[in-house]
Amino acid sequence: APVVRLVDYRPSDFLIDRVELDVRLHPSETRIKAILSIRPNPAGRADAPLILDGDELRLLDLAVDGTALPPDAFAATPQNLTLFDPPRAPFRLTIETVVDPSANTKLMGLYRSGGVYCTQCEAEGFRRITYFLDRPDVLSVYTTRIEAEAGEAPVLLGNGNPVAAGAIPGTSRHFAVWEDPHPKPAYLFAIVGGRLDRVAEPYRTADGRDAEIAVYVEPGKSERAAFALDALRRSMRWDERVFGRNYDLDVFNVVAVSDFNMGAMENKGLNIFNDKYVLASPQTATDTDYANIEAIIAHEYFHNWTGNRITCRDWFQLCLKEGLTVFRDQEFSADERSRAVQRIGDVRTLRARQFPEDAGPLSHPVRPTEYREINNFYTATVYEKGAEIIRMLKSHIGAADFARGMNLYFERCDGTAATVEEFLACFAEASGRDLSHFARWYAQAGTPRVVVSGTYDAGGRTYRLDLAQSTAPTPGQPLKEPVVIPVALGLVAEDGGRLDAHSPRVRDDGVFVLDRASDSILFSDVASRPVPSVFRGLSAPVRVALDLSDADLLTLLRHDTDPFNRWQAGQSLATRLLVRLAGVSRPDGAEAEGLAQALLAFLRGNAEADPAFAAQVLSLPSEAEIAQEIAADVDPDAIHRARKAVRAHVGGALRGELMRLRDALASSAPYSPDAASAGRRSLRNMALELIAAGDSGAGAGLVAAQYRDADNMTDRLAALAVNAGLPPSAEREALFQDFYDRYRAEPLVLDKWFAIQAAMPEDGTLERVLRLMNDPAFSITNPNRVRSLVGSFALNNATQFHRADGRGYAFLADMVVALDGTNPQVAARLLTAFGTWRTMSAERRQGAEAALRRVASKPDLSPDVSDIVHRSLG
Ligand code: DPP
Ligand code: ZN
Repeated sequence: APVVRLVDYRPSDFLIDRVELDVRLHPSETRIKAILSIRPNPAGRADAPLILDGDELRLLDLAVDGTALPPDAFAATPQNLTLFDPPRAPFRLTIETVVDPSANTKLMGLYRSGGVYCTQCEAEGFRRITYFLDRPDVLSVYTTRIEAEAGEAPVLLGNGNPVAAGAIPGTSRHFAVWEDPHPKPAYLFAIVGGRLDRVAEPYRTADGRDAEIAVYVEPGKSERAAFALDALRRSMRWDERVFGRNYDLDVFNVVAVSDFNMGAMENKGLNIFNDKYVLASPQTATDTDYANIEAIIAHEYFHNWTGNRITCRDWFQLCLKEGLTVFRDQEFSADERSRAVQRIGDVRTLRARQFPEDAGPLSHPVRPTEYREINNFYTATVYEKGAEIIRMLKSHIGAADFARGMNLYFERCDGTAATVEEFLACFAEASGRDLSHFARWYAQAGTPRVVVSGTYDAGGRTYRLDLAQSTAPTPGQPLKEPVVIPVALGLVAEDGGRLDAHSPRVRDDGVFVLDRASDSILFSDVASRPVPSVFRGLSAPVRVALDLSDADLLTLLRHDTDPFNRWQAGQSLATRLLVRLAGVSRPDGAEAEGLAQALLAFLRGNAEADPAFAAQVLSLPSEAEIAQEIAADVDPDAIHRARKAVRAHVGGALRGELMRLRDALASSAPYSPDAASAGRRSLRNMALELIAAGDSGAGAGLVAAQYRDADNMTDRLAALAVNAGLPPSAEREALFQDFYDRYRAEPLVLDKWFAIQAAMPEDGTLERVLRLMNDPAFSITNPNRVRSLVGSFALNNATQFHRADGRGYAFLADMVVALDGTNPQVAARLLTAFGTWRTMSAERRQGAEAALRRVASKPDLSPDVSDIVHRSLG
């Protein structure tokens, strides 16, 4: 595929003001008649041909203002429809195409999922339905007529408002007409047709519009849609309250389908969701599922303003809608749940997914400057780091100016396809600041590293903090410049008391802005030696090197007023220990005694007051995080051994307290997914995991009892997950079998069963995965099944994916090649698991490189896989 570059952007030569579609749904021959009202774009070239995008399309008919075109006036291929010399005044182009939804395994364009017709058009799927100017800066008003067999598709949904519907006399077919008054790019187009159950409720917006909000699910599952509907209503209220944004149509529909490449899609007024992020019942969904559903329902709803009303000029601006909308959904979850626990979770995701991406061959700026396949840029960097930039912008200019800037953006850019520059200009204007330096965050890839050190002068009662930033080279960017880093900080007295230290360089809200390579802060009136607490709440997406003693970290764990940094202090203590133990061949768990005592003291003081937070403090850094600290010649087996030894020691040392907490936190009330109840379960289950790590015999007994007695999926699955970590035994396998037998009719629950087994850190796991691929419940064409089995193995099982003999790599390469023919997007996503291969030990690097080269050598690779494999090797 050719390279697309940001610098080559030009406005479209033509615009399409109106789109009238008539879609006749049929399983294998769906006909689409499109009438496009086209006019030359004054900002485009005057003599240009009209070149419409297509993808695997077949043209049936073509007319300009109702008249068929002579054959030499146009050319049609599956990829393009070209009018060599189109009218230079407004005209109507009628196009008829035919597509086969049942054969569409890429799940882009119009396809069928479990018999339901649905669409996915972002980024470039609309061109698989009809020929079009399929680019986000071409905005049109759509009217869509959908027709289908009434028996096959009694429900027909489109974007916007329903305006007509009825039977077609003399046939078994019926139709519905939908009108969307808001101009939108083609990637937000959607239709749905099928047998679906519906739950709905009325909604009156803050500005007085009466609307109906509804969730559509597979027949018989409407009870499982209630939580999503509730989350939708709360999201709508929150956006009114916090961002002043009201909904703008008469209906808002959410549809759950079982075959979906992404999490969900924000089509105007008709969000289509992966059913994993809609369906929830206490018996089938975990607390984590409930939280994800709430967050993703909110995310897609929030796109209505940040993404739909204001969209992107081109795909390089993807972060303009995604980073901003992730920030908005994170804030929503923080308000609905616990802010500190939410932030810890978001930072864990950032460190687990984005930091490694930014340190490897796939590193790219939050706003990339070139791509071969845009589908490969829906990344942790665009989403998660993109959200961090918005968070920093807010702390950099302050909450009041941030709110003013958002309002200005909503006013000024509404109805347009905008750029990052236009977005930042609103905040520059609102705050009266020059944000040109801040804007470097969008252009420069890589995670900055900030080295911090402190010096106390008892005589002068001063304390100096020295800070220095640097960023390692990334592909295409050998030289890096300093970025603007807001550092939220404070000083903590060794005894936990107040320290009234001042520095004119630290703002009243505790933020210091580091905007050059190095700088220092001098505090005066510092009564005693302080412990610095820096990057509170992780105020910037950076790696921090701050050489505190264990005693200093214990002070922060005990006394910091910033809960995030209390948690961070515990993580830093554990990371230091784990990195050291990963360097020895027989790690001695007894070295974790200091950590264990610190955790014990923490639990005694805090566990019952905030169990969700305590569960986070008890949760050791992941193997991936430790690997990233080690950074070169990584041996995942050594990391696993070290972590296992530490967990065993901590579990043993804390056993009494953990047992007590399990009893104290037990509840006989019926399951409720609220944050407080979920927090108690998370601590109970973390306790179970540690007890079992310390004593597998005791663990096995507790696991069996909890599994048997659980009245909800959270507790039952937690037991199954701990079961997976027990030594091999017939009992262990029997529990897996029992789970399978109980839930064999529940695909989303079986996904969890696949995922837990694929992540088992033991030698037989690859064989287990190969066996599970033959299970009747597994399906290579369903993205959720593939991700839960193959994705879990590749992304959540460091020791087995990175097997020293290379068989884990070879397996993934086989899977990528096999999937590439049917679903290139899913194949390419799996392939990103190789992203850290250059940091691995020498023999692993060899195995990984061989596997990657084997993929690269296959003829006819999709643009998706070809792009990832070549960048990974590059
Ligand atoms: N559906 C994806 C998301 O909402 C892409 N827009 O992030
Ligand atoms: Zn999004």
